[in-house]
Amino acid sequence: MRGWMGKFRSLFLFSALALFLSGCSGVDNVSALKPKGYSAELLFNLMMISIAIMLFVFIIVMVIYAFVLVRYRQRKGQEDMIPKQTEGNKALEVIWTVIPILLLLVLAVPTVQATFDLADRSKQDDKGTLTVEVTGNQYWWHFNYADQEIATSEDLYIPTGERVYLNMKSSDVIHSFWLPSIAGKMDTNPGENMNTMYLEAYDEGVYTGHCAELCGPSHSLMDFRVIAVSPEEFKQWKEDMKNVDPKAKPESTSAQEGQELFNKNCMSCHAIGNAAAGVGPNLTNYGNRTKIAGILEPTKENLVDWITNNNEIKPGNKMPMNLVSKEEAGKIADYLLQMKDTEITPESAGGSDNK
Ligand code: HEC
Ligand SMILES: [Cu+2]
Repeated sequence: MRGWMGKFRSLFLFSALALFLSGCSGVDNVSALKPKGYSAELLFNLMMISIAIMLFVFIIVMVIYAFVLVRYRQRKGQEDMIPKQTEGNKALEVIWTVIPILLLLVLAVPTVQATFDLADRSKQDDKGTLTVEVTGNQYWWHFNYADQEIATSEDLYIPTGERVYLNMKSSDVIHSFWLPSIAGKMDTNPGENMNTMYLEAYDEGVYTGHCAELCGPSHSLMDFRVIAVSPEEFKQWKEDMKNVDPKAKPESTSAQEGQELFNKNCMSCHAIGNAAAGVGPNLTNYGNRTKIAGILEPTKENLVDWITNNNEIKPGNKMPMNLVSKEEAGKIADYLLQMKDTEITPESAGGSDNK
């Protein structure tokens, strides 16, 4: 009994793990197996073609294998029997050379087509197309809508049904921008070597992405979200972002004090409005963020925690801790969280917890 259990224990564990992991695929908007955008669909179809070909070959080989095992097994009383030997059958040789060539062609043609399609930039410079500069940083993503004078971080807003081109680089080490349900994956490199890709989301929604290149101790916390809204809403969002006045007085006194504290302690690295930020993210309309620093739920408590304790949350990140007291951080949080667009929110695009 023990031996039996021992033998199967790893199998049990493995099945349990597989069940557990397959639970992840129930989560929407973060799976390459549930494509919600043009590139992701292209990649998904390629995957399906290769799996179909693989299955086809596997089944045929298995059928022949089983047939041979049964048909030519050693039988009682015929121990010395040797079946008829065949060597150099021309027809067979041709068949098993031609079939793999055909299969490879079936695989290669769409793959090469898709490769060129995914790299297609012929329309990037057309009038009206949107290009976003993406910069990977340890451990956050900067999104600059260059010709729009809008910058943000972690939450990238795009219009649905349109190609949005990304010009991608890194400010430090190599990162990789991976958005499984909308597009594939693209490295961001330091230096002059700029990579590009495009996003085309079919439906409104909040889509989660990850950094897919080990970049330091907090690599696994380098998440981001792409928020696809209708083209009209996107236009509105742009206007709203542009019209944020960093000097506007918030309503509550706590937020007003927070604003002063923020301007004094944080502006050297951060920015509100279209001013260029320093080494930190632009925090315009921070109250709309789906997460804090890409990972924490956007509550006041978490924001205070981030401001006073961020190196415990994201080890090795470049924001200093203890710039302000906990009490002051509370006021700053009040200021940052009240600054929001009430019309175009992640919720209006389909909720914020489609992790
Ligand atoms: C020395 C530069 C620097 C200073 C000063 C600084 N920060 Fe930061 N801040 C950063 C960097 C870099 C990040 C990105 C951290 C990461 O996610 O890896 C960041 C991230 C943040 C975030 C999360 C941004 C997001 O996209 O969710 C908030 C909020 C924030 N800082 C608030 C503050 C506040 C409030 C202060 C002042 C008390 C402050 N910061 C001072 C550099 C700075
Ligand atoms: Cu990374």
